[in-house]
This record gives sequence, structure tokens and C-alpha cells, in this order.
Amino acid sequence: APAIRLEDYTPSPYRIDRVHLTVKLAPTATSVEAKLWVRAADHTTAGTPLVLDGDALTLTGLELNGLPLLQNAFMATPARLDIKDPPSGPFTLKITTQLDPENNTALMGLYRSSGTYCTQCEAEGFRRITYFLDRPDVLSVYTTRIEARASEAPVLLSNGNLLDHGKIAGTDRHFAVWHDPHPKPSYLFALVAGDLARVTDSFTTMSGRPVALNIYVEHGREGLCDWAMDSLKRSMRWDETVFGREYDLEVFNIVAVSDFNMGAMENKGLNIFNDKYILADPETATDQDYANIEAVIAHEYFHNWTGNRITCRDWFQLCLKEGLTVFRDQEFSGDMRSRAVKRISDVRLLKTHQFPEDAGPLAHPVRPRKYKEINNFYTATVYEKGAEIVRMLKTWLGDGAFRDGMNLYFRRHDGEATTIEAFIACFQEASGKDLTQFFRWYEQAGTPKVTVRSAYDRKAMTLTLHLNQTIPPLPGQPSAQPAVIPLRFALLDERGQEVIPARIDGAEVRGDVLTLDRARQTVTFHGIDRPVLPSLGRGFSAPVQLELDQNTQDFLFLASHDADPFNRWQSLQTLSTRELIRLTGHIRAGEPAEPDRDLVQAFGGVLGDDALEPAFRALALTLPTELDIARELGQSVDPDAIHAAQRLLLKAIATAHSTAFETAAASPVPGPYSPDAKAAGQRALVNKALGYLALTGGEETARLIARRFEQADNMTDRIAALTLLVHHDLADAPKALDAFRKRHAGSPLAMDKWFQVQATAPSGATLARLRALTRDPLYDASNPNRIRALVQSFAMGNPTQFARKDGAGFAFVADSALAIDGRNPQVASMLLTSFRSWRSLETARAKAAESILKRVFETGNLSRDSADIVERCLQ
Ligand code: HT7
Ligand code: ZN
Repeated sequence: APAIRLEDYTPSPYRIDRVHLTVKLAPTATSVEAKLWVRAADHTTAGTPLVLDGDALTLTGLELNGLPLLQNAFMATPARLDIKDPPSGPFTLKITTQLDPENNTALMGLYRSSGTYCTQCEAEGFRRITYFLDRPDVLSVYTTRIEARASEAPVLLSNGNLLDHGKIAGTDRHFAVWHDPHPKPSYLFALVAGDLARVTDSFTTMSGRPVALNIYVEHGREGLCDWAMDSLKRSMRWDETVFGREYDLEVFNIVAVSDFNMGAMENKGLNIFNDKYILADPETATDQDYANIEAVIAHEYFHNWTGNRITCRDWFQLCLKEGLTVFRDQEFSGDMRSRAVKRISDVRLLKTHQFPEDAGPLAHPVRPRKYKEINNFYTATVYEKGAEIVRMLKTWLGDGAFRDGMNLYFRRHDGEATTIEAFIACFQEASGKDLTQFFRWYEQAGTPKVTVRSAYDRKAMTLTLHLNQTIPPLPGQPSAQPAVIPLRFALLDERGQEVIPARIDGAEVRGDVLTLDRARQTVTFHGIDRPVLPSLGRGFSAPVQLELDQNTQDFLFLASHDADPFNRWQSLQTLSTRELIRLTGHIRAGEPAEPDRDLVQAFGGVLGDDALEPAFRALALTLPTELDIARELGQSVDPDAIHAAQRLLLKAIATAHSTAFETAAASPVPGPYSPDAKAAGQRALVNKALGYLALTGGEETARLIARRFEQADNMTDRIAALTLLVHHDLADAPKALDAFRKRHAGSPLAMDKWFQVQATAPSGATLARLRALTRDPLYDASNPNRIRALVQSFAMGNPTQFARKDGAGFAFVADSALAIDGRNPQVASMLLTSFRSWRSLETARAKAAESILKRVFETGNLSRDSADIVERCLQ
């Protein structure tokens, strides 16, 4: 398929001002009648052929201005509808299509999930419902009439406010009419119909308007919605307080469904969620689940302004809504929880998911210039790096100018489909700064590497930093231009006190932010009367890889003295990364290796520092992941050696501080279970300590872990103990797995954790076990959540077994992708992205991966989604 290119964008020749949909639901034969009010965009396009998008559609009726269209006046295929000679003035089209929701397995368009009809229209799903100008810059006002058998679907929902509802006389059917007054693109259309339970609440907006809040779930799950509802109300209030954004309809509906390709969808006034981001109670959800629910609810709600009121002109601008909305949800969670802990967690995610994407064959700019399948661009780069760019704007311009820029954006572009250029122009005007160079962040792929060499001159009382920035060559991007990099900084003396320079030369400085904008730069701090250590990139102020020339003692000092908690954490990570790379080298060479004592000691310091919040300590005691080390190595990666190195360092830490870990593991978390950040942090530290004990402990520790599993009164502790039992292959593991399965067989979401624990066990026996698990009656090979739990967590979270030398891990993932590709291409291509770093593996493994990728590519009938990923992986 040819690529779609940003440079080829042209405005739509036609507008569709109004849409009336009448959807008559039946499981395998739903009819959709779409009445469209069409007019030419201007006189140059009036009367030109009108081409509407379709995807796998069956046309059953077509009228223009109320009269049936003659056969030779149009051309219809499943993929398009051409009206050859439309009137030059405004006209109406009535299009009738027939759909089969029951057999729509792609979960795009209108489908049925456990008997509930629901839709997913982003990015290009509306064209699977009716022929349309299915592009985000065509905004229409929708009125939707839904009809269904009352017993099958007592609940009928669409976007906007409810206008009317009632029985259809003489039948067993009923109807509802919804009207959304806000013009919106087709990707935000939604419809839900089914037999669902409703949990209600209400919210009064800042201007005093009441809003009815509803969450619809499967009957019997009503008791699992409290946290989601609470998160929604807090999100609504936060957006008013922090961004001045008020909700704009009489009702806000959320529906939870169990078959969903992604996390959730921000349809106007009718958000549809993967049920894993709604349902929670202490018995089935972990602390992480609670935090994720809070974040995803906020994210979808915040889209009401950043995405819905102001949307994207075209799909190249996806980060206009996604990067900005991720930034907003991260800020929200930072305000609800510990800011430092939230920031560290987000950066960990960025480094393990986005950095590798940005360093391999799937690398692309935050605003891509071309795509073959837009579904493959809902990536960590567009979302997470996109959020980092917005954060950099705030850091660089300052809080005031950032707020002014946001306000200008909301004022100027409300009701529009717009571009990144228009967004950035608002900040340029608000700050008076030229943002031309800053814009490169949207246009260049790759993570900039910034190397820093420092020199202190006691006589001259100067500290000089020699800074260098580069972006390594990437497919399609042989070279790159220097980026604007805001670095938050401080200079610390030997007691950890901040030293304020008298003057700084060589870079723009505003407050504690110095900004790099050249490939090579020398920055001089004057008036420095004693030796200082720079703390750079505080709070991870730019998404770059910082290579500092500081030695072990310097980092150990920062790890214990830096007032910036992020850099305290980062310093230990940097040291651990260096150490793990050193140990990996020795292990590969078959040489004896001994972990660095000072580093091992430093972890004891963190563990024993009661002034630090427990959640921070748990994060600081978490080593860089095996994938982080693989990414740092970049080539000739041997996952077994990395795994062994990590074990070695973990064991050394566990042995050196065994008593402190025993004390920490025995510290009870006070009170009954509560998902708040403080209690969650305490549990995280207890379970982290238990994890260290498991590495060195004998039978007594094994018994302790088994007891923790049996006695746990919440899922966080239960799954933590089960993970240790299974991953350390302890004697009680089989018994505990059985007990968990019995206890949670009725909760598919809890069972996902059971599949995931087994999929991530770093053991040679894992693959055979997974093959057996795919035949477990509780596994459903067509449900995206089950596939993610079993196959994706294996591919992304079990580096030694996925990259087995014999290629069997690769084959398992590739075959799972092929098995689902015909039914659900989006899920298949998501699985295939796990091959993205294959070239950095050592030769034997790389060869195995390559031959499997080639086998997949040569399979006939590969979906466009999967073909695109495999093709790019092989390029
Ligand atoms: N905007 C939503 C993206 C999404 C999606 C995209 C393609 C296919 C299915 C999908 N489901 C949801 C989610 C979000 O970012 O909020
Ligand atoms: Zn989003």
C-alpha cells in the first residue's frame, strides 16, 4: 500500500454540517440510515465529485435530496462511495448500510462485546458504519436515533444529551434519540446498547451547572466502580482549577466493555473504556491498577477540551491531542499523589518503552511525516515523548507564559481542527520567544544524547561545562539538527548546599533552567568559590540521554544529597546501569565478577533512610530493567548475561542488608486496605523488601512468602507473593497458582494477572507452560486483554525467554500474531512491535528473529497493520 504523506494534505472539498443517524440494531443484521447535510467547501469545489470513505460496507439504499439515485450516478464499493455529479448547492444524502456487529472481530466500527453493542471509531472506524468524509477536519452536529429490542438492550446511549425515548408501538422494540450540539469529527461518534447496570452520581460545574455522571457496567459489577467515579469527579474539578476548563453537556456517560483494543476512548460525552480501567476492588485490583484507573479516567476526561473541543486537522497531528492530554493527566496524578514518585514512574516508562522505540526501526518523529496504517502510530513516541515536549515548553518558558499560551490556545482554537504549528504559535505569542528551533522536537526522531565534561578552575572561580548534543543516525534520518534542550540545574558544594553563580555565560538561563541549542556549547559559571558538583536535568527536564563525566563517588554523593528527588533516583540508576554493564561484560567473557561494594552500600542507605517516603525508597531499590541495560548496550545483546548480572547485583544487595530487608518486610501497613498513594507506597516497600529476601533466603523465607500469599487481604500483596513464588520457582508455587486460579476464576481481569505472572517467569520451562495455558478454558485467544496478559507480557517482559537462542520464543509470539491477524489486525501488529529491537541482539538470536520476521512477511494475506510493522522492522 502507498504511504499517506503530511505534505499531501488538502482541505476537504465538502463539509457535512449535520448528520442524522438511525441505527436499527440486530446482532447480525443492523441497518444504519445516515442522512447527511452536505455542502461544498467553496465555489471551486462545488459540483465536483464527492468521494466518501467506506471500509467493508454493504450499501442498501441511497437517496439525494429525497430521491433515489440512479445506478449510473454513483459508484459504490465496500471501500468508497462516489457521487459522480453532485448539485453545486447544498444537498442531502441518505445512505443506508447493513452491518454485522456480531461478526465484527476487529473491534473497530460497530461490534458486540459480551452481548453489548458498542463502537470504536478512532482512527478510521466510522467508515465501517456508514460512508462518510471520515477525516478529523470534517466537523458535524450529530443526532442519533437508536432502536433495539427492549429486552436485549434496555440501555441505549450515544453522544450528547438525551432528547427523547420510548416504546415503538406494536413491537418489542424501543428507541432513544441523542443530540450532541458540539460539532465533532466522526472519530468521536459513539453508540452503546445493551443490558447494563448503571452507577450514578452528579457534579456541579464551577459555573453552577449540574452534570449527571453515569458509569455503565455488566450487571453484578456495580460495586467495582467507586474508584472510577471518584477519579472522574476529581478530574472534573482539577481541570476547572488548573486549566479553567468546564464540562459542557448535561450528562457524562462512561461504559466499560471487556473487548477493547486499547485503554479507553474519549467519544464526546460517552467515553468507552476497557473494563480493566474501570473495575476495581481490593480483592481483584492492585495499587497500580488503582493508579492506572485514576490516570486513564483523567486522560479521557481531559480530552473533552484537548481533543474534542479542539481536535486534529489530520492524523499526523495526533500528538496535538495525545501528547498534550498525557501531559495533563500526568500533572493531575502528580497533584493527587507524590509528585516525585509520579515523575520517576513516568520517566521509567518513557525509558523502557519510548527510548527503545526511538532507537530502532520503528522510530518516527512525534509528528510523523508519513504512515501506511495510522493505527500503528498510537505509540509511546506520540503519547509519552509528545507529553515531554509540552512539559519542556512549561520548563523553558516558565509557568506564567505556559499558562498564557494554553489560555490563548483554548480561546483561539475552540471548535477547530488544527495543527501543531497553531499550538506552538500560541506559546510563541504568549512568551515572545522564537520557537522555530524548538519545533524540531516534533519533526526529528531519535533521543538526543548530551555529553557533559566539567572543569573547575579554583583560581578563576569558574566551573565550565563542555556540552555536546547528537542524535544517532536512524532509518530515513541519516543526520539531525541540534534541539532546544532545557536543563534544570543546581550546583552543590561538598555539604550538598546550593552554590548560586554570580554569572553564567554560554547559554540562555532563566531561573534554574539553562537551555542548550547548539551541537557544541561551553557554559561557564562564574563566582564559584569552592568545588561544586552539577546536578543536571533535574526532574528529567528534557527527554534526552545525559552522559555525565561524574565518577562513582560523585553519583553516590548526589544519590544521598541532591535536593531534587528525581536526580537522587537517577544517580543510583546511572551507577547501577554502569555496574550492570560492567558485570554483563565479565559474565559474557566467563570471568569472575564482584559487584561494587560502595554501590551495594548505597542501597542500604536508601533502605534505612526513614526521611524518604516509602514509595520513593521502593523505586530507588528497583534496578534498571534488563531491557534498559540492553538498550544502553545497543548491540550484541545477550539477554542471559544481562539477567545473570542483574541477579548478581540484586543478590549482593540482598546479602549485605538482609537484616534491614527482614525488618522492612515485617513492617505492617497500618489500617484496612486503602488504595491511597501513601498506603500503596508502604506496601510497595514491604513487597520490595520481600523480593530481596527471596533472592537469598532459604526455606524459611520460602515459607514466609507462601504465608504472605495465603494471608494477603488484597490483590497487591497476593500477586506480589505469587510472583516471587513463581519467578523463584519455590516449592509452593504450583499450589499457590492453583489456589489463585480457584479463587479468581470468576474475574477475567484478576486471571490476567495469573497469566502474566507465568508469562514473565524467567525460566526455560515458561514457553511450554504458556503453550499449555493457551488451552486453559479461562484463556480466550480472541480477547485483547487475555492476549496482552499472556503473549505481550511474555514478549515485552521476559527478555531471556522471548529471545531464546533457539528462536522458539520469537516463533511463539509471531505465531500468536498470525493467529489473530485475520480477526483483529490491531492486536496482531501490537504483538509484532515487540520485535523492534531484534537487530541489537547478538548474532545467533538476531538471525533467529530475522528468519521468523521474514517468514511472517512472506505469509500471504497479512493485514496492512501487521505488514507495515514487519516491513519496517526488516528495513
Ligand atoms: N484516543 C484513543 C485512542 C484509541 C484508539 C485508537 C485506535 C484504535 C482503537 C483505539 N481505542 C482508543 C485513546 C486515548 O488516547 O485516549
Ligand atoms: Zn488520549
